Amino acid sequence: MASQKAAKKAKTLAFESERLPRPRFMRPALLLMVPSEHHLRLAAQIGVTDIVCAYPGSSYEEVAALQAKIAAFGLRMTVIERLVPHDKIVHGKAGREEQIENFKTLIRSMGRAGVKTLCYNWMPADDWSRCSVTEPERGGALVTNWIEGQVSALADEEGRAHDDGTATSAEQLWLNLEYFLKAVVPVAEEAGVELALHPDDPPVPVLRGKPQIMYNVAAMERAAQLVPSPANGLCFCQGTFASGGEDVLAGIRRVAPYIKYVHFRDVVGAVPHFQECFQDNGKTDMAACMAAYKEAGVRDVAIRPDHVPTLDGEENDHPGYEMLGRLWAVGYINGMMDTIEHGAKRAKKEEAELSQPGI
Ligand SMILES: [Mn+2]
Repeated sequence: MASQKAAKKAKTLAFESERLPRPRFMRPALLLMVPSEHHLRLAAQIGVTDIVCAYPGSSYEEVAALQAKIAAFGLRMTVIERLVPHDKIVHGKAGREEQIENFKTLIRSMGRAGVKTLCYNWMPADDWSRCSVTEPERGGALVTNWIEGQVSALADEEGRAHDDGTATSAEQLWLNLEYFLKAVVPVAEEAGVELALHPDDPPVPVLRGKPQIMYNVAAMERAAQLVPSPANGLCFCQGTFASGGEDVLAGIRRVAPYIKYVHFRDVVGAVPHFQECFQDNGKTDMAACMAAYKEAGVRDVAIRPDHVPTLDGEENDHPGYEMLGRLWAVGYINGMMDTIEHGAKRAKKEEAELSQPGI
């Protein structure tokens, strides 16, 4: 009797442990800069399949060790994003060849360790900027804002460690980008890795006296066409284009063939003053955007929530990247993908039924 009970319990447990996330047309992802076991467990539980990590170093050993840690939770690291040293490449300064070599080493290591996508940016100061990190959103949740002319107040400064104040002309930034792409795209092709360029955030032509070039969809398209290759792609950061006042939906359709990675985020307002928000509380028709990815053939790429509000009880030590809002956002993203996918199946079924003779 007791053993029967134990067998029944064991069977139930085995069944539970085999529950896997359902496949979706894009792969739900979370950025875990340095993933803790707790956060990896949460990611697996909420239906995330892909983990995005910050630069762990460029050697195969460093990349593979991180992949192994993540794989132990039934997840995969498929994207590396943020903090890859590139200031000398962007500004064309002495030492850029060493940084390009480091990129090549990283790309080869990623290929070997099964990390498909390398997200990079061309921001002169290396990472995103905001003015306030304590603006009130729904129910008193905290979000960031940006107002032209005000100073940066973002606590997350690690990305700007390499910024020595150099201002490079827009023309030279384009030449440096082309030089970089010509060097690394062939290596990416060979390694089976895709590059995904993130736009400049905030998307303005000059930030704190420094020219920027990657501030709209047209510039992103030009970058993708500079060195044509399936390995030369884009990260479509919806929130950035929304804060630039662009038609996000039209942008998705325009550069769809180059989209290798999606940041799903929205804002209210636009340059010169915008504020972040919950994904369901902004100005963009997010459902239409999600449908547009599917219709335009953007499939099997990682999609992550990007910045989220800081919720009650959280410290706001990492504005945009506290955990509760991201757990909520993954549910929103997965629900939206399911609605679109099942809706399409339902429509097809209904159409087939209607076309049957005699009905
Ligand atoms: Mn982004």
